[in-house]
Amino acid sequence: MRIDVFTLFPDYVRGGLDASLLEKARAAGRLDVRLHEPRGYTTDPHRSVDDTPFGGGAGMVLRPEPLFAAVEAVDPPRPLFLLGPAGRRFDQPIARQLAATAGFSLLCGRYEGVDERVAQHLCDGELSIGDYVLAGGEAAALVVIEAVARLVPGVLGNEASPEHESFTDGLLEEPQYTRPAEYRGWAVPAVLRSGDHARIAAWRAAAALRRTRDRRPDLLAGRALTPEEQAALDREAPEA
Ligand code: JCQ
Repeated sequence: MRIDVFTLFPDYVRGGLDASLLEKARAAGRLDVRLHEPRGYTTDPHRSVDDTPFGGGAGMVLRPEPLFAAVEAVDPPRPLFLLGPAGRRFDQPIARQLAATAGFSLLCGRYEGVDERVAQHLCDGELSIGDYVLAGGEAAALVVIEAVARLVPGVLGNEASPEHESFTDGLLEEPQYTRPAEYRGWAVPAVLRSGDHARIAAWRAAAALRRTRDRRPDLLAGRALTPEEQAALDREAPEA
């Protein structure tokens, strides 16, 4: 998979990639992330990437010329997404869709703004990682790259598919425990140490459902519980 990133701060993105599991994937040739710096495509003596907004006001706006020049020189994999709070909310279904492609590209915006013609005529869409404002899109780019890349076969350390976990079946994960069986007086639920695999599976299903209902009811709002799920909730009463 190839992912091209257009950013004024390539060191920021490179640092995030180098420090994570993505570095292994890149070394293994599974992931080809290419960083491009629009400043290198400026033609004025001051190599300026931004300018004052038409109509007045505070802050600076990213100029269209260096962004168009960088993208057109590279001809990166499409779609090209602008990262910014006005975009479509990035979520696990989008990550799954992107992971099934040969590649895509990201353009990191800045909080002051990007000339609207970049969004309209250069990018194919806009993605947001959440309702908050970042100084730049670089952290958002790392979020998107990590969420997508870990779904690409061979990127996770193990080859086991990341299928049964949070959001893949639309539910939160059940709580997990490891040794010691008792820590500072807090015991691991006895069922998990019972060796009764059918009961453990039922407990886990109920715990995941209960957690989702209690903490993220919005994840269930779109659908009814299946009869099996309702039965699991009725049968088991996990303490978590
Ligand atoms: C990304 N959620 C928040 C900030 C404008 C495209 O223009 C802008 C880009 C940014 C940087 O990205 C974010 C963001 N997802 O703040 C403002």
